[in-house]
Amino acid sequence: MAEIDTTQQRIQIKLVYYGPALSGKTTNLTRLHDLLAPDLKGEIMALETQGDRTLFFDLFPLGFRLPSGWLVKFKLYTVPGQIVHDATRKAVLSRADGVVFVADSQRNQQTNNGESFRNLGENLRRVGIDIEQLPLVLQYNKRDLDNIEDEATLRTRWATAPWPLLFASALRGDGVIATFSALLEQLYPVLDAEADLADTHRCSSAEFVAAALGQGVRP
Ligand SMILES: Nc1nc2c(ncn2[C@@H]2O[C@H](COP(=O)(O)OP(=O)(O)OP(=O)(O)O)[C@@H](O)[C@H]2O)c(=O)[nH]1
Ligand SMILES: [Mg+2]
Repeated sequence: MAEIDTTQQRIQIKLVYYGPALSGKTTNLTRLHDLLAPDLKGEIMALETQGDRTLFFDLFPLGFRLPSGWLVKFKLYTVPGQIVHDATRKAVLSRADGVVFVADSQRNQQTNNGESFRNLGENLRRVGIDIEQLPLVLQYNKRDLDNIEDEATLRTRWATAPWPLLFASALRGDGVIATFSALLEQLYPVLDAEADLADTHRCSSAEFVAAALGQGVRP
């Protein structure tokens, strides 16, 4: 549930990049920070790292103003993928309004992807979030590498799943915005039901996505 503050006229949304160690969650967030130009754009905060590895989380705050004058504020988080940091993953996932699952496309990482996705399901249960109701998108990252699972195989593997499947190279910046947009599209109807975006705030799904990206399509 997004935090809807009628006094401050503000809607706060928490989105989480989840996935196995080294799949490229932090790289997704860094690229997004470089590529997006929303009304409000904060700095990325990397809370404790060891080399490249996230030990606690990264946070990128951004936001925009709705035609109604209300603010929409997003907090984008990454979790630490290393197995030992499970308590932190659970804490970061708590009260999430949407999740991007960042999988590693390399063939030898498919077991890790599977385990991390199971771990996501388990932690969602532990924090009381119903995966069936949660805006969720799947991203296969590192498409620039040679030793990757082919797209058709991955599409077949997820054929019966209800979630959008995206392919990306966060390193090159490919597919990073498309992934975030896909999550925003999943999020819109949920938020519309909670906060009446279309009628009260006069913001359609397309306008919501464009404003969050900073692409300036305004009613
Ligand atoms: N070739 C390639 N390398 C990538 C890509 N995305 C990330 N990497 C590399 O993979 C390594 C791990 O990336 P991170 O973004 O730190 O991974 P993470 O998922 O945040 O890892 P943890 O914080 O340990 O969970 C880094 O060396 C990145 O440069 C990609 O699209 N292609
Ligand atoms: Mg990281």
